[in-house]
Amino acid sequence: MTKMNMPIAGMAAPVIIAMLLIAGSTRMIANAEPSAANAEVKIDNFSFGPQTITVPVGATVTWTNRDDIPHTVVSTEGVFKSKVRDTDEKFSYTFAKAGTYPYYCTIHPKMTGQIVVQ
Ligand SMILES: [Cu+2]
Repeated sequence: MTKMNMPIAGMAAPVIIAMLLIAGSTRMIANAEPSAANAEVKIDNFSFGPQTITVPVGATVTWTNRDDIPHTVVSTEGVFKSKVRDTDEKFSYTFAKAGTYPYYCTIHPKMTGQIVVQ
């Protein structure tokens, strides 16, 4: 009996260890994503806040218009361009490449901001 059980136990242990490792790494990836990939910019009182934010490559930035008049979010270099955003409307863009992305509001060109992706 003992001799028969030994090989089975010897084979089961590596399988269990492998399963634990896979479960552990999946949990780590799931935890890392939300904090690393999202950032918020608030549009209020004719300004973008924060005016400059730094995000990792692959991050999605979401602008929300908290002002009571319409605004746009338009890349100075033509990388992204929102439609006119009314109160509480959002615009999101995912930054796949590192770089500095200045933007402004086409309705109020003095409203500027920038996203630094690194
Ligand atoms: Cu505006």
